Amino acid sequence: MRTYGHRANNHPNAAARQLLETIDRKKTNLCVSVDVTRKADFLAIIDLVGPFSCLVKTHVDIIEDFDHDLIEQLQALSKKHDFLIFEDRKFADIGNTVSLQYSSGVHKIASWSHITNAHPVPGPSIITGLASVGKPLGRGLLLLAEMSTKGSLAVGSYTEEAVRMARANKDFVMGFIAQRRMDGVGVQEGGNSAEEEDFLILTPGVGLDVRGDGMGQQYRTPREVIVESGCDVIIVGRGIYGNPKALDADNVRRQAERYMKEGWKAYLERIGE
Ligand code: BMP
Repeated sequence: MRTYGHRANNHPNAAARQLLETIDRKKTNLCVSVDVTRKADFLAIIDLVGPFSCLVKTHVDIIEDFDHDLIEQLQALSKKHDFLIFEDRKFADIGNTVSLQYSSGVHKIASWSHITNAHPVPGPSIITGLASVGKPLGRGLLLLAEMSTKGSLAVGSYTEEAVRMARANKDFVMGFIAQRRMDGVGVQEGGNSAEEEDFLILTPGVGLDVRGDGMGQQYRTPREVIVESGCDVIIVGRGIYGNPKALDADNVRRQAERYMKEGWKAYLERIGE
């Protein structure tokens, strides 16, 4: 299994290369998902977890006091702590609509988010629409090939089609939100092997202390995700910041460091070090 650094040197996709370089430089494969509704909490958590993260994942549409200053501060934190930004927008509409949702509106996601994601449900035109905005800016797209939730419909031939869509658009699609490596998935008999591809696998549904949240979320440990399933980045939300109504700064920092260490230990085990 190749190292993050080796993969960074050879990756054709600019956003993937940036993420792999950040992981290698900071020695962390942790992405923190900051799902809180107040700007002050959002920025405070990111300042605490930034040193331990390669990537910060946002849902800016849940923030009640969102404004342009939030984006400026987020960008400043991204520079201060050396992490990339991933707006988890989960686009799912026709090409024309997603291109507008990505570029315009209140949030103007493409102007500040290095990475975003989309459901493959509309077919390849969703990639065309998003690429028309994101590619000139050097952004990267993740397709949701699988989900972490109980009863997810993103399985079997749906997942295979998602991987085929990505293979046909490697210049913009950098990888997947998925629960396992996708090498060889959807490759037809006698077809080309997956040797030429290096999709990044970013995996939510990661927790060390609980196995679910009572709302369908399912958690696995960093070791299960990185070693057993061959994923590249662990995405952790509530396992790090706990209850946003009772934020405990020391504990947020401690948990971020704990997940970072577990994620990196699992990676070293995977590459045999
Ligand atoms: P938490 O670790 O608190 O369960 O948060 C997981 C985050 O990952 C949420 O922001 C959720 O929207 C996202 N997510 C997920 O949990 N499962 C998926 O399959 C895809 C996701 O984007």
